[in-house]
Amino acid sequence: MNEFDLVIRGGTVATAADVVQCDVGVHGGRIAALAADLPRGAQEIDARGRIVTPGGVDAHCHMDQPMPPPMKMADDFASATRSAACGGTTTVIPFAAQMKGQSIMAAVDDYHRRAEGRAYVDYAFHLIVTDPTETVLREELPELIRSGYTSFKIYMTYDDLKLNDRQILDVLALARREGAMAMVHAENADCIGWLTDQLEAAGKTAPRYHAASRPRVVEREATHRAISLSELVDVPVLIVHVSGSEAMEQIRWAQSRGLRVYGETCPQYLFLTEENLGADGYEGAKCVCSPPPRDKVNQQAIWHGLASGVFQVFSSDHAPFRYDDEQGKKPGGKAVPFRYIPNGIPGIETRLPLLFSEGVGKGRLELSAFVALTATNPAKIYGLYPRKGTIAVGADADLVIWDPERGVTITNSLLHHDVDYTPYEGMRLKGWPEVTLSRGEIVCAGGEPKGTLGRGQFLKCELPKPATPRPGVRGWVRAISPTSSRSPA
Ligand code: DUC
Ligand code: ZN
Ligand code: ZN
Repeated sequence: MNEFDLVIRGGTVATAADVVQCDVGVHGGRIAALAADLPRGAQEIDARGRIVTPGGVDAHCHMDQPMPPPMKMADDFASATRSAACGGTTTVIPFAAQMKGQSIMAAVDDYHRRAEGRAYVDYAFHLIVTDPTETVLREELPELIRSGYTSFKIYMTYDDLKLNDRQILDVLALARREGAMAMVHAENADCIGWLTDQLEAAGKTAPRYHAASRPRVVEREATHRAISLSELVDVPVLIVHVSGSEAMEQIRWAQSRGLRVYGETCPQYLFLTEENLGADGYEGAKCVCSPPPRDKVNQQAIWHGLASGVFQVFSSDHAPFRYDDEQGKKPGGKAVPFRYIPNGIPGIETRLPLLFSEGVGKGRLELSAFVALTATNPAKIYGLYPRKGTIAVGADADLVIWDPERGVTITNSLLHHDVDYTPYEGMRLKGWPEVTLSRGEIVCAGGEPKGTLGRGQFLKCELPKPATPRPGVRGWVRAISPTSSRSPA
């Protein structure tokens, strides 16, 4: 009888804190030992010359999220989590979205029905709060937070999703009372609406004008406002999908004042620019997302923010819409004005390889920072740590074995989502996930998805209840760092 079900032997094991050479012993789906020369396991994987990291935690991705017709997301839980697994991600946190007028409980029940029996890797849910009624604030959200749904996204733009400042204050106050993490989509809705009308009146409706309708100032203003609202309520906040230097400077400024403001960025802000929106014909529609990609100078600023600790989280913001499809980027089957192009691009499978190759491989990021940004920090911030996001005895055996030398040219045919394009077509990377394990089970090997449909489990998130009374804003000890073990809440 073997002590271990599996031993991963001789790899370079990387966590957010250390990079060491050791074996990883797995028993019952969990990590049971980390040491040199472990006894033989029932199964063995030779990881010499390979890097072993925790499975990625993609804390911002959309899949099978109900959309206003004719739009429809191309990925359901099956295709999105299959694609995640093949890109080294073993935990996803998509969004159960409340529609205005709907109970959030009903949205969560519906989203469970969509996920049940369909996931290849484990999943938790964020909530999207679009209608913070008395019932939602007093009954539904407190109950949901206590039941394992401890984070929610609020929008400052999109007519069917946005909250006004007073509603945001109500929701942030609730987050403070109940110990939840608020994520904010920070763009100024009125500025976008006004600019969009001006552009349309001038006949500027091609995809490239999407970027002109959402310039940097629109994101910077909303980011500053979101930070101010969170300071007023004295509650942590996380600004999602930061696109460039101006919004980032607001976050850095808040952090330097000791405010608990966290930042997330995504691959599109490192690898795309607004020029991609101006690609020939209607091709630019493929890269329409919000906030839009900026320019090369802003890409460099985002790299700097990742390396210097302004950002804690690197997510995909996978928002899958098919290009040549009337339910996707060409609603009604036509080249419609940019206002009607669904916002979002696919990226759940390419998130980790892009950052590994261009960040770690090109010396822009330490390996431990890569792990912190893509797995450990999101697991901590959203209440899944230490079960997820690290390699430690007792943690789930969610692991990625990387071949750091493997050269890969990204093509859509290599990927496992149900989208008909990737914005990164033709990019040449060095380093790729060779094997992905979820709770000790291989879910992808050599680019082939493995594991049975429905093996992914729902995860309840747990954040510590805030201590009361809490010190005022200036009473907080500053401890925002990518590898901090302190819980943010
Ligand atoms: N913007 C969002 O706010 N959500 C999905 C994708 C996008 O581009
Ligand atoms: Zn958003
Ligand atoms: Zn999103």
